[in-house]
Amino acid sequence: ACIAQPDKIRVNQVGYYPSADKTAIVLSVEGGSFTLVDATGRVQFTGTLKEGANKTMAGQTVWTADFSKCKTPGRYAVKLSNGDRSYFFNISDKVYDNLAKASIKAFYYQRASIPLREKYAGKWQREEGHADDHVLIHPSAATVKRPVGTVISSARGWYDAGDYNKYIVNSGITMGTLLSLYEDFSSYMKTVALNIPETGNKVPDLLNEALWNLRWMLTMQDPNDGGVYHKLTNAAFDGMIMPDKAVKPRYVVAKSTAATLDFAAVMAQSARILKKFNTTFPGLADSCLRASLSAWKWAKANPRAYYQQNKLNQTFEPAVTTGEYGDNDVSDEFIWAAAELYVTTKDGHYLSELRVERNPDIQVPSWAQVKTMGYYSLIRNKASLTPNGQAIAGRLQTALIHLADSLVADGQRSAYFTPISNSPKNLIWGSNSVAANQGVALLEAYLNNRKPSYLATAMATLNYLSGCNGTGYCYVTGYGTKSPLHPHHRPSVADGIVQPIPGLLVGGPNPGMQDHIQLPSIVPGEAYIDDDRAYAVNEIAINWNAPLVYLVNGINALKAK
Ligand code: G3I
Ligand code: 9MR
Repeated sequence: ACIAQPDKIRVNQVGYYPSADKTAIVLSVEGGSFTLVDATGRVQFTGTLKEGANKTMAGQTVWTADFSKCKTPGRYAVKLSNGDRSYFFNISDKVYDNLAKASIKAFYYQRASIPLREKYAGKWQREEGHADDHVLIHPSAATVKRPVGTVISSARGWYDAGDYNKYIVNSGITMGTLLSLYEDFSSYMKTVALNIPETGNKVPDLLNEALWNLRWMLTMQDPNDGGVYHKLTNAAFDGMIMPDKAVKPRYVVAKSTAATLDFAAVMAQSARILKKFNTTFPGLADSCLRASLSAWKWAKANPRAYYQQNKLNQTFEPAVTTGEYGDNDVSDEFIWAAAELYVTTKDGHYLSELRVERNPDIQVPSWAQVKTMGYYSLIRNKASLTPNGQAIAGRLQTALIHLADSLVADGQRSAYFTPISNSPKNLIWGSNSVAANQGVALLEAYLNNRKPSYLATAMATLNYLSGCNGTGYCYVTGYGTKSPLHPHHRPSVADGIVQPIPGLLVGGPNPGMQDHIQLPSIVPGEAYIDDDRAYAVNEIAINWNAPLVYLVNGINALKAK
């Protein structure tokens, strides 16, 4: 009997646009021909394997099967002359429509303080978790006006990840990424409906979903001084239980400079976007701007309030052992907040706070490195800026193009044609978000000069995340054929439903084993296991989903034209 070996042929398991470059990566053969077969086994295309110029991180030679010339919509698999066959995938103009929506809908499933009704959540309906209307001021956050014993309401928001805490730092880059998608592709995003409770209210659903978290973020600011609490959290992580069963006391903990600046950036960006929805949300844009301005002021007065959990636990009780999101360099957070405040207000004071170098260095952003979020906004809004701002945005454009060129070159040097696969340094905790954010950077650059290689390399990162990678997994739950079934995600583990909640991007390969779960391989690009205990490779997180949302929706918007 002939056993198909889908793992030996890495394809984008979701599929390809008819007009796009289409390649599969073939492991362990000696060349020869390949075919595309349809579901009945009929041959629809024939090609010749080409020896790849680059080896994998494991040092393996690969072959590429290029079927770009097959432009006929349909369902296909790649088949080799030895009988090996890949998973089936689609070629279609609509191939990413469902994934694009599901990646945003995933945020709905992360909502705190609301029951998920069957009408919207299907079989993943669940009870409300965390009303968060009775949140305690942790001693680390106490002030004269809000002493220990004060109770505040801090409802809504998204759970950060596989855990049920809500962290401002991580919400910051997440919101910035989603709001940037809206600013870059607003006409497309107006057409995307998600079947969430707000659908039909004349506000694009991407913004409806983002507002669930925005309204929570607003409650994290101390109205008495403008400072923003670092996080809203239990003292310790819960077990793997459903949200409504997780009822331990919740605290807001220590105001921090990083959280306050990320908040200021998000509120400034929200203010300019929500101005156009003033009839639906009267006064909200103004509230966001006011919140941003007072946060900025607090950060200027408290520029070194770093969140250091170990130190905090030496002084205060109860000890807090949940996610830290610690960052002892907030120069990039200052840049992001100043940039958003300047773009929204056009006030030259914030421009002078920007301090962009003569040859600025643009990096792919992450939760701890956010200056590029501000640079994207300056570039995107260049036409509306004052002359000095335009000059700076011009320098930043050059730097962004430079970054995109180097990502394209990295992609060409890697076996999977994607920049992440070029260097083991990329394969850190949450590496899939590194790949997605590289794709976002390429799209942000593409919007400036429409260079085809930028879009093609962004699509290669989507291929990577969808199965064309060192493990052969499609890293998004519910999509592709071989995708994670056991993410470190409390609702997905505890709900008794076999399929995990869909549309979630897992962290991905990371040889660090910080969770002490033995991995089948520690080759950086292969260091992954679909095990719900393995939080260093198989957790999900809002800041990892957000760049996936941008990448797949941005590509779909560009292709839909
Ligand atoms: O940046 C360095 C890199 O220079 C170095 O080569 C590499 C070697 O391991 O490490 C890199 O730093 C890693 C960093 O993530 C990268 O962002 C750290 O080792 C790693 O420990 C750190 O992990 C963070 C993790 O929390 C532990 O603090 C993740 O970024 C962060 O996404 C994750 O966030 C958690 C929250 O705390 C709690 N909620 C879930 C969430 C997702 O797992
Ligand atoms: O579930 C937690 C996850 O969200 C975090 O990313 C991770 C690292 O901080 O910690 C997880 O919680 C584990 C804890 O650190 C150690 N005991 C087991 C917990 C659940 O697996």
